[in-house]
Amino acid sequence: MKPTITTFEASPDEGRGLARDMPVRWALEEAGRPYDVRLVSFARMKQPAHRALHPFGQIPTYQEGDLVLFESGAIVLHIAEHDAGLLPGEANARARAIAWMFAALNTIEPPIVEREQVEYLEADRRWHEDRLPLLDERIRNRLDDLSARLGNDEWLGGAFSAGDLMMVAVLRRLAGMGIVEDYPNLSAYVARGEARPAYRRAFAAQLAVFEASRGVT
Ligand code: GTB
Repeated sequence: MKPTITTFEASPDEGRGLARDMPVRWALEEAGRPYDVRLVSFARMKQPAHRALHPFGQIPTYQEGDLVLFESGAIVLHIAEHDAGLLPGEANARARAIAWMFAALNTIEPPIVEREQVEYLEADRRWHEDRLPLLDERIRNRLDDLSARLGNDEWLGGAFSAGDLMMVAVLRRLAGMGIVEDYPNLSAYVARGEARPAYRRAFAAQLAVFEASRGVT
């Protein structure tokens, strides 16, 4: 059955593919699965009809027949469970790929999101100037270890997996901050993810939504 996902009607990331529908779109493209998109405004996200799909009134959501999912990681895992290109069949390799998904969302991403919040939402707070370098250091500590583990490998667990998809999606949030750029192997890793045809289709699809919201044809 063709799933329907929800995404921003006009994404605040201005089509840079940083909102969390992007990993979901990317996973669907990797799996070769067509999907429908329902656009929602910030106001609509908070209405009861959307909250019935997403308890926190956010995007993305995923509907497939009777199944309603929220949380981008859970959605990507669900898609990946039916696609050998995203999760290997061999039990241990599969478990390791899932561990990398959790590492992306639970170990690498938290200081990145915290830094974004301090930078954009707390710029007027007195702790702003002190906190940013602390968070940069926390991010760098994580990237030191991730970079050491990746080494010269192409992907984290051998073949490309949903673990790499989530990790690349998370690392992309650092673009232009002058942090990930200091790690040549991680920058090349992100570039490899972005060069995948499935990624490019997903990126183009979300950009088209943003451009339409701006009246660009
Ligand atoms: N843990 C959830 C998941 O992974 O699905 C988090 C979902 C989430 O944060 N959704 C955001 C949302 O709906 C959009 S993606 N926000 C509206 C609200 O909470 O009212 C987060 C996001 C937003 C904008 C940018 N950006 O502009 O760069 C990047 C990421």
